[in-house]
Amino acid sequence: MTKRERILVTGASGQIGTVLVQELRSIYGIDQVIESDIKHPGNSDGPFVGLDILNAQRLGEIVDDFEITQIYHLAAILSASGEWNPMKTWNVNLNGYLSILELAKEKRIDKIFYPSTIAVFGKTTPRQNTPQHTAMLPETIYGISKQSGELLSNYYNQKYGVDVRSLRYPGIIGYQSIPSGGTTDYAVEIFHYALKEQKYTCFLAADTTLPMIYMPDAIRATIELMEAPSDSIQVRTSYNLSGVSFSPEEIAAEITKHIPEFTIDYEPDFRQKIAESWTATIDDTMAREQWKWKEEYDLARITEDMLVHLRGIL
Ligand code: NAD
Ligand code: AKB
Repeated sequence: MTKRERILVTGASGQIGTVLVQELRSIYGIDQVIESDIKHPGNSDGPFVGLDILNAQRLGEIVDDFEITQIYHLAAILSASGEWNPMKTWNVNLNGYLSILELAKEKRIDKIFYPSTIAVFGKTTPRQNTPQHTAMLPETIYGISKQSGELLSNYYNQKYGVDVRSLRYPGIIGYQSIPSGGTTDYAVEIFHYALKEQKYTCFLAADTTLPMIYMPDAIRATIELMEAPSDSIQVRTSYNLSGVSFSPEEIAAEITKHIPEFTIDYEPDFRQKIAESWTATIDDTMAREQWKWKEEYDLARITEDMLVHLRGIL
């Protein structure tokens, strides 16, 4: 059954957007979900509009022309790329988001999804079982911009009643694309190299444990959060969300169970420092209690599923 929503997805051509759009279209109908990005998606099966999120006037026109009711705001510059151009990253990640919050304040849209990230944490944050409400001193411009976005979400909700919902995504693992610009990207790249070359040089050190989540769990969490009754959503900054935590040596060991000849070596680069400033495991009790979140994929299941799908693609 289709619902009478009209959804705009910004940053729709990226790693999450290409999968999220398909899922939203299966729920709401192809023409009800409008993709937008500065780059064209490879193989879109529905409406796409070119949109630089910094063009607030064009954003407003699209919202009015398509009678948009919800925005999933994915457009952003990620942690590693962000360090090459901090001013642009701040501008895209924060000012782009402000235009959307303003549209919601003017009641031109009903609901917003804002993806935050484990990059909002820093070295003052407890590394294990990171609490929902905790010390945060992010060290990347990406983390700073996303944490500021969380605070703006809460502000617009408290002051203007904007229905904004948000998740602090861990690193997302999926077979649908090879991510770029992030610090957790190694956990996808490793599968491609394992299948094509049976070896991988990792840009993080062997024991760097980070929180991760499999794409189907991330997409399901997003839609479950957006469909939860408004009064169950107690956190309007962003919810901690946990899937699975592992290090490069642990995922390599899991891959070796399927590809015994696979080998890994380690050449940590500037992304090691970023990873070390993040946390290792996440306490997402509030998401579990308030809108009944539960992940389905552990490391063994992720590895098996990634290899099955990539064997069919590569
Ligand atoms: P991605 O880099 O794959 O996609 C981002 C998209 O935004 C790209 O298609 C890019 O073209 C677009 N974009 C960049 N600048 C733009 C602009 N000025 N105007 C319009 N579009 C622009 O990123 P992703 O992995 O798909 O992430 C989507 C969202 O989820 C981001 O907000 C990111 O911070 C968040 N997130 C992702 C992860 C992850 O592991 N993938 C983890 C935590 C949070
Ligand atoms: C990145 O590594 O920048 C992203 C993220 C965890 O936000 N994958």
